[in-house]
Amino acid sequence: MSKLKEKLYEKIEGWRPRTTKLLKEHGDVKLGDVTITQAIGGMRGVKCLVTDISYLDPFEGIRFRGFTIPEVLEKLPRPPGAEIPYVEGFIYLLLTGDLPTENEVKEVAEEFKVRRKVPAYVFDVLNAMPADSHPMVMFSSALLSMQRESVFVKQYKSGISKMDYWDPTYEDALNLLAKLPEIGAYIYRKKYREGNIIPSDPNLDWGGNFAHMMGIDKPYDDLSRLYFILHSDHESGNVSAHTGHLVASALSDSFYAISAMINGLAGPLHGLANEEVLRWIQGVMEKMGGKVPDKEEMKKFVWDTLNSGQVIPGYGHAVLRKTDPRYTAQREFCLKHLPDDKIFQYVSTLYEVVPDILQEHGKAKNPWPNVDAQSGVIQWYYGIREYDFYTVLFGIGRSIGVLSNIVWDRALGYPIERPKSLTTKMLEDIAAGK
Ligand code: CMX
Repeated sequence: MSKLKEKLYEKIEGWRPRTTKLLKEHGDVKLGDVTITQAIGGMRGVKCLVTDISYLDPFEGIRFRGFTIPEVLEKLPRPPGAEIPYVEGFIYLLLTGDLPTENEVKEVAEEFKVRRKVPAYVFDVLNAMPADSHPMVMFSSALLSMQRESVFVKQYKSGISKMDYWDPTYEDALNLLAKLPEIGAYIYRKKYREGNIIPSDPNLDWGGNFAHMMGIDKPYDDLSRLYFILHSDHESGNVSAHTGHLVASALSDSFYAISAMINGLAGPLHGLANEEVLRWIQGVMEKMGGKVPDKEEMKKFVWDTLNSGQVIPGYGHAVLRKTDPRYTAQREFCLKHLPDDKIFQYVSTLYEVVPDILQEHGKAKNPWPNVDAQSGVIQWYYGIREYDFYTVLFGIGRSIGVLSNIVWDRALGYPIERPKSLTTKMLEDIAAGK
């Protein structure tokens, strides 16, 4: 058994009695009531999911296993000469809840090396797809095509105990994680670089190898690490994380679950917003003949968009009520590496004008920028001009959190998800006090 798996097992054994006790002794304790607005309105704020991987405070933003983004970036081990920590160490943190040592990170990196070979048929599937397939469709299909590799399915069929489900789920999770950078980079190079594929380099770390296979020089390796860490998890109620959890709750294996969560991430109100931000900015750039608008000019573009009934992409959030710390972390990267970039200046000007306008507009509950307001700009700067691809990057990162959650779902024996529906007539009757 690998050290990571051993540590995970130890953590699972320690955690299980807490869940059992809560269920046995406090199962009837109320967490809240559900209103008609919540039932019709996408279950906003209904407290009915449990995860220990991350927690999203509306004002503070995300904490991964109790650590804020600046803490994660400061405390995790980094590759030699790098600014941003190993993704491998972050995966260790999400799975176990502990900060790894340098050696523990190296062991995870070694484990990924053993598991990283992508089956040849995955590339055949990708090569057979129409040239205009969206990269998210390619990504989801590639992941789903590997379902036949599932260790969970084999062991489930052989009749393992429910207590052991986490073990083959962990195997599937690590096998998938090890392959994601190569699949993502392959899609990019095949679709946008005339199929000029750069082979994986086994001597590089997860993020470094991704940058290498994308064919982009430093500091893109640091940006990749940062990007994957920031996008990994946002507790479990968002569409991608919830979809992964929901599908896995039927004991569908991680390949089914991760492909499904990618499909949810592909929506413009969720992961696709990073692409929409860039498209919106470029529309403004075209109208401005390339010049950076001053604040007054920018305000007009923002109002025009709102008055035409569209949302300002990259702003607002279902839970957050302040600037997303994932936005701030990327902004700091921009201030260090691309302060004079024209698109970054657009993003900065937007930051100065949009919150006030959204407040005046009076609809959005959160007028502040989210992660997507900043992320496409940096990718553009480093040469990824094909914004269709941005959500694949988000998906690679999000897989880290979703897979960690699924392993723990199986470890703690969470059941199949099945909330209750009511009819509109029933709501009307309840509202009338009948
Ligand atoms: N621009 C204009 N209007 C906005 C807005 C924005 N950025 N954000 C919210 N609103 C509007 C909503 O459309 C809604 O209008 P209606 O009442 O007419 O339907 C109203 O304000 C209330 O919405 P809310 O409760 O503040 O926000 P929701 O929880 O319903 O939705 C989100 C959250 C993110 C979908 C929404 O803010 C939005 O559409 N933002 C733009 C798209 C975006 O950036 N998405 C990425 C989010 C991060 C991620 O998951 O990747």
